[in-house]
Amino acid sequence: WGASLDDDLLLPYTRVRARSARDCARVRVGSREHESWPPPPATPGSRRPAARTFVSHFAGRAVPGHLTRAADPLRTFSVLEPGGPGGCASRRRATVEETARPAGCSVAQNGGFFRMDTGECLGNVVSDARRVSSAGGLQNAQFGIRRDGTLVTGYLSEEEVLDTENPFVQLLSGVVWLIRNGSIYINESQATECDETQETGSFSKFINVISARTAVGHDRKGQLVLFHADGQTEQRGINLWEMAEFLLKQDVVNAINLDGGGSATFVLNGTLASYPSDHCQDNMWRCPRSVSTVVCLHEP
Ligand code: M6P
Repeated sequence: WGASLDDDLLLPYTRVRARSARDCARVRVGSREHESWPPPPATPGSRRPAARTFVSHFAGRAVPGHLTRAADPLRTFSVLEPGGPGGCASRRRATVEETARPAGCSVAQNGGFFRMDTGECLGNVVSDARRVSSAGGLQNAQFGIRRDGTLVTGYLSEEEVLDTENPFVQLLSGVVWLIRNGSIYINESQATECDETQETGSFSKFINVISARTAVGHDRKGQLVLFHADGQTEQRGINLWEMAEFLLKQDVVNAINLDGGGSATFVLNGTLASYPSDHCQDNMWRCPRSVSTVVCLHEP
């Protein structure tokens, strides 16, 4: 989903509003509500990311998607601004293919949430060591990589995001910390993330509705993991519990939920390789949505 004010009226269950500071808790300085995973030992040579296709059954529904693992995330994973550097500042929106092709991504997916009406990148965005968007410490699930390769998942105060000793080189924000240290963390996310005070009902629908979904995280070997499942809100796809359980079975230790619904897109070697749910201008066809940030796997 992107987020838009119109969605508030039309699609209350898909809404992830841009929240103003007064609605939402900020992460306290030094609260350490995140997990840090040490960088994996350096492996000689580079292995290409392994993208695998699945058609799995979730409560009897067959759902297609992709699971991708990449060794050496520090050198092969980037958060990209829409349409290239400067995309967040100019509130650009671009398809994942448009962003991924010039960047040479072998695998790319849509990344963080954004405002559908303005194109604004929401949350923290650090792209190849450039900090281009700020969450202002709002309590939403984050995933990032520090300069020394440490993988960080969870809630970060503004001070932690701005750390200069071992700064983030990649960072993006999701909504719902799916898996924390090997356990599903959805209930805790629902209770504490930036949504709960006024939006409990809709936050619950956001979690429980079946739809297209995407996630990012890492496994026990320290490999970066990208997940994508096709779907259509309320008709096809999976809910966040089903995604978290799938990821747990794949040895994922920490993961966050990224934008889904009509935004969910999987691109392989610059070409669309998923079935987006968004309609084209001609309702007969489905088109990949112009989204905001992209998660990209590339050559070291
Ligand atoms: C809009 C259009 C549709 C899309 C729907 C739901 O109405 O863009 O094509 O299917 O939104 O989108 P989402 O699942 O992202 O909320």
